[in-house]
Amino acid sequence: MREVQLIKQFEERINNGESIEPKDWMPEKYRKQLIRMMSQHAHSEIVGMLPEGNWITRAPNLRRKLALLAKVQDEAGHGLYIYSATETLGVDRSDLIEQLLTGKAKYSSIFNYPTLSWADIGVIGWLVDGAAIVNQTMLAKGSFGPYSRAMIRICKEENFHKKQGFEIVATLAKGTPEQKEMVQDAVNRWWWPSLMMFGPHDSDSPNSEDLMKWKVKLNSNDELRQRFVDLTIPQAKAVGLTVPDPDLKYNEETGHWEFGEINWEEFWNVVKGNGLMNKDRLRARNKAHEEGAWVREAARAYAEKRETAN
Ligand code: FAQ
Repeated sequence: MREVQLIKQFEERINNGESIEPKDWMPEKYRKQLIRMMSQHAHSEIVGMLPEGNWITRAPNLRRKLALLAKVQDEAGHGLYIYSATETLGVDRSDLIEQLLTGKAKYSSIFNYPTLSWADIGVIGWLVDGAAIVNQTMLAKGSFGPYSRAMIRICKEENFHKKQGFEIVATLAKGTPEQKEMVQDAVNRWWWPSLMMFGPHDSDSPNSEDLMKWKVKLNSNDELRQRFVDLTIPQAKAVGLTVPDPDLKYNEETGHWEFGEINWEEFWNVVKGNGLMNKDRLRARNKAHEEGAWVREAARAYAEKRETAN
């Protein structure tokens, strides 16, 4: 069959709401876009363990420590599901990991900011996982089966993460004046980077056209960012916190919260590897990878042994 006809059939399937499976025919550009986006997503989950992992030993009590330990472990699981889903597109996980470790691959900008206080852990759960849920609830309805199915499970777990984060935030917000100040400071530092997670404005988003045409993304970067702001401002108000945006105002007519301009220079600087923690994160990932070499060797030896035994 000619390529034009194959593309037509492929697009019809997508428009009929069918899911595309790994062995189905797909345009090379669809495969490439998915590998790009899914591998960046997997890397983000893995690097995302680092800012919170730093606080496991410093959690204020056993309950908080258990919840944080479970959350960080969940993020590792998310990374692994998404690497597996990406491998169904014909790439090798070790190549993807190599790209991350050598600094060639992108991962979410948000994980290049430092976690300075315990309140940051609450605010990450609330805002960062909250933003991830808004984005991933949409991705769970996307056209590529292995990715959208992974998103369903991931979103369920992210909901717990958000709740544990918001509970920390609410507790600190009604605590001592010092605790309230600490949590407000954390919100001040994480608010804008959380909005940046949704990516550049639609007009500056070169990948959106393909991704939306092929229903990998069902909403644009700006639409999701607006949804996140609309959901989050009432939550901030409920616990008596504010966001650091003098231009924030509610528009009665549209029913949306209007917000100020994002610092795009900062965003691109972080994306290009020059954020506060980019070098630190890559160093920590490389160290963990080297220290885990014996586990990979043992797993390989075990697999070979089983194969020869059969
Ligand atoms: N950071 O054309 P677009 C989580 C890049 S998971 C860094 O708009 P697209 C869970 C983009 O890659 C968080 N780079 O791109 C958790 C592209 O570069 P390229 C991760 C960014 O794909 C919580 C260029 O800019 N989630 O948080 C960012 O249409 C707590 C132009 O951008 C996902 O990955 C950014 N923020 O839209 C874990 C979700 N934004 O590749 C631990 C899946 C853009 O052409 C603890 N991904 N860039 O060289 C997506 O939904 C999309 O890929 C977007 C970007 C929305 C991120």
